[in-house]
Amino acid sequence: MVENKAQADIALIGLAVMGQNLILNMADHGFSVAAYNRTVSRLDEFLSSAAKGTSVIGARSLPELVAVLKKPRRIMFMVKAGTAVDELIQELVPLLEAGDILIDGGNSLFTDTQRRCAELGAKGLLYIGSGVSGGEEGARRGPALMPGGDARAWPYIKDIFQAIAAKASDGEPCCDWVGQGGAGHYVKMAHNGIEYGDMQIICEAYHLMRDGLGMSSEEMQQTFSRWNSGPLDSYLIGITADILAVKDADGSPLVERVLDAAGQKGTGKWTGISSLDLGVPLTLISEAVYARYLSAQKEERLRAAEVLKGPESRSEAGREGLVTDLEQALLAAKIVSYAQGFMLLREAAREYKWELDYSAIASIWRAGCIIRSVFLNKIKEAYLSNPDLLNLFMDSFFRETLEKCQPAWRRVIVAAVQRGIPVPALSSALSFYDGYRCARLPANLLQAQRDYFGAHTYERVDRPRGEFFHSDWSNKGA
Ligand code: NBP
Repeated sequence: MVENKAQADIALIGLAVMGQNLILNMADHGFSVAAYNRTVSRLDEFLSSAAKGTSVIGARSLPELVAVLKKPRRIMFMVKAGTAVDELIQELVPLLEAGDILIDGGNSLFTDTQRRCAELGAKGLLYIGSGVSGGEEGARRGPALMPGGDARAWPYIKDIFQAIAAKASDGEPCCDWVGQGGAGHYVKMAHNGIEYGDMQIICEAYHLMRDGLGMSSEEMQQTFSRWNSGPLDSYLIGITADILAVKDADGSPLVERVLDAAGQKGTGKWTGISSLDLGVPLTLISEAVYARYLSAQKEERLRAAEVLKGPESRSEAGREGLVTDLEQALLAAKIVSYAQGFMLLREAAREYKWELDYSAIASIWRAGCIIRSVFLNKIKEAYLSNPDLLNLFMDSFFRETLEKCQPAWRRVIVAAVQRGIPVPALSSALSFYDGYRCARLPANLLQAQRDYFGAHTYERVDRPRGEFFHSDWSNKGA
């Protein structure tokens, strides 16, 4: 029973794992939260378990929920992305009034958020699409939050969002306004793409150590732990060390019993699609998505493994040196991945007319989220000292690190290729680096081929850009 009207600071709809934990986090920070879930039994369960003894207010219908909110109403939802969000909005809109604020904290596709923002804006409602990262634990103890949408709503949610967000080592909240329309969800999508890349390069290092160098899980566990106190210090390296330490009932490493067929929820794919739409060479993240697809073709791979031959994969020659090299290869590939990720953000900002603050984005990602790492402090500093930085490679710290790491990085790729161990992300990152620093790529030949078969024309190196030529290539260039 709701006795006092208009007492809640914010409503949260969707009591699955993320919603419940965000509510408890908000309540911990002194906010009065009203909770609602489509399936009411879930609300009852929540109120009698995790939320028992807290100030959380349960609402059993949307009108009841709306009635307990202070104005302007702030309503956040953590429901399944896609049609569920549209259905919920449709039900809510007739209950709201101009100036009320709707916040979608799910992993919605940014174009959906752009559309919802415009449609609801026309009705006088303020719409926010916010990236929420850090999974269940982040939601409970402090996530990284990436809100974007109608900027007029920001002053009304800023206090709550910055209070519940993770805090970086300097105390800054990992939450800041990202930009208009779908900018918040776009930045979250890019975050997830980078997460795909980080995970893939770690998996490639593990593959090379396990199958190429014959290392035991204990040895790999120690290696990842050691790396986690150096420049690779990050959540994902840390959990990899934890995973390698876990034993199955018979004492053997549990990770080796896990089926090697990766799942995905689509945000990496969206990042790849967006890079193709915007013409950004996001090679590492795209390779990471494809690597998951290849892994999922388990039955086909099993058949192929019986007939397709390669070199002997295991060779322990130079093992110690290669493990040292791997750390540098991972660092270099990580720089490429983030450089590409920020290239994508820059192009998206241009295309969708967002004013993205790259330093602030790196700052948000420093804690609470899955890609948190010490490395992000350096990206934050790079964009802070030069907001117009053309590419992370051009920042002196990253340029010098790449210079230092590249001999080791090349040795790792050679070792993997010689052993027939796939390293699509580590190697495509190196190819990108070599391509990016190449003043003359072979695209001259490509343009000639296009002109040969399709009269697509070409520009000349000895004439100004914008002048186009066509030659009769089949007739010896006449
Ligand atoms: P789910 O993505 O599993 O969604 C379940 C929730 O959506 C339930 O509360 C369900 O209500 C509700 N829902 C559905 Br399904 N259809 C609905 C509709 N038409 N109207 C109202 N509610 C509806 O929950 P989650 O894993 O907590 O994730 C929530 C959001 O946060 C998702 O967008 C997810 O991608 C994103 N996210 C998740 C994580 C994570 O680690 N899980 C991390 C970051 C972001 P019901 O109980 O009545 O079925």
